[in-house]
Amino acid sequence: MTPQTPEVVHLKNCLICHNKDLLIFLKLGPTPAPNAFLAAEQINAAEKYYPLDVCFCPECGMVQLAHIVNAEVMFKDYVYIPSTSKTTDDHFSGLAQYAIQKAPLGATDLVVDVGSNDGFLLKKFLKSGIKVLGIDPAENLAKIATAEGIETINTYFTQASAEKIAREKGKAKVILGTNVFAHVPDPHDFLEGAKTLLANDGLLIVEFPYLVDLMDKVEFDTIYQEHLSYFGLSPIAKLVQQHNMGLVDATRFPVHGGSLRVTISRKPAPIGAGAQALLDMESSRGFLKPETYQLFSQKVEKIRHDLTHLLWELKSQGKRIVGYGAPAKGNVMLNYCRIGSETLDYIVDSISYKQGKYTPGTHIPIYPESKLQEDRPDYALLLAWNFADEIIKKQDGFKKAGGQFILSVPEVKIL
Ligand code: JHZ
Repeated sequence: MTPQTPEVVHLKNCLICHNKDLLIFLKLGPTPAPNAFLAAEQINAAEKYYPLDVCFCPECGMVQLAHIVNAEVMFKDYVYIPSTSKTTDDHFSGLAQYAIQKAPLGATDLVVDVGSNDGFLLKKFLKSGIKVLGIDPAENLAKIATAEGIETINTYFTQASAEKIAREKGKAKVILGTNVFAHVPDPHDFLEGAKTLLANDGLLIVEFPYLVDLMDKVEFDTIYQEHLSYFGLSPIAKLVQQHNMGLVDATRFPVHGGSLRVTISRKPAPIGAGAQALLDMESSRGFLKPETYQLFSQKVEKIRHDLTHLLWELKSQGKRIVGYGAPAKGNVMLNYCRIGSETLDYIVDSISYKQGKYTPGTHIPIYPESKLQEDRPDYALLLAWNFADEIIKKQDGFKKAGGQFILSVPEVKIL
């Protein structure tokens, strides 16, 4: 980021159809970047807060952030490493199998992963003898992946970088993007980049948290500055058509609270049956109408009300409460509900980078998961609710000793 680059830009036009009349339906208030964990010596310094408002485009049905924070603020040194969870491991194995069969992929083909992180997904292709290449803007993660034998180019994926990669590395049969398409400031440029790098018979396979799940399960905490887009399939269908590509498949998966895997062919093709069924469902259930979104913001308000009341009540009974998991989404929940270290004694998290640090904005200390067993608090608020099953199974001892988990979405309850 150069001194001339603005840190925050107010969105003037829809990212997909460029309509100017966007309707803001949810304001989560000024929030720090949700992965900006603090070291002990930083907690007395002023922190940067960024706007977190969400808007709907009545023209194409796109849901998007009203402000775009410069990517360098969030992705240059990145802390999200998916390889630490069994749920993600299993899901990525399934994704690799799907791509190998759908393309189909052989030993001479190249698979490129955009936002390849520590190379976790690409390793699954390497096992099958397929050529792989990672692309990731995070310097720390690109280094880890390269050291582990996954060649990784440290850059953002754009049409310009795609041209250079295609020249130097050849065309790709498959381009993958898990939890990256919703992060890009220009989806048009991303698709043109994919067209540039893909072989003529190639496929782009993207996954992202699905708007329909976000709305149905009130997963408002997955709204944060990293995610610029909250995609339904309807705006994607328009985008794909504009770029003369093919929407060949779309399937729902339970990961990250409900995700959509969308497969786009480089060449134009008829809309696949699964994708058409989802397009019809989105239209019949009102996801192209503003009223649906106004109703959603009332549900978000209710979660804040119910959660803060429950926690205050438990505190007034002298109970000890901690947080379980320090995901980015947890920081949105804590900031929006104004829950800090006066309420949660600490948070436990499996990622070693986060341990010993403090949550941005709310300054709650983070410890390894083992502290839960040693310390035995009364309640643990499941901030990483998307891994509830995996965590509850793992922390059987906590439950047996009388500990209870609290869930906040889709509604506040003690499990
Ligand atoms: P998790 C990420 O969001 C970031 P986050 C990103 N922007 C994105 O798009 C979404 O995912 C989809 C901990 N944990 O994966 C580890 C335990 O402590 O939901 C993590 O800190 N014990 C790319 O940050 C956190 O929970 C466990 O047993 O919201 C989960 O973070 C498990 C399983 C996890 O991502």
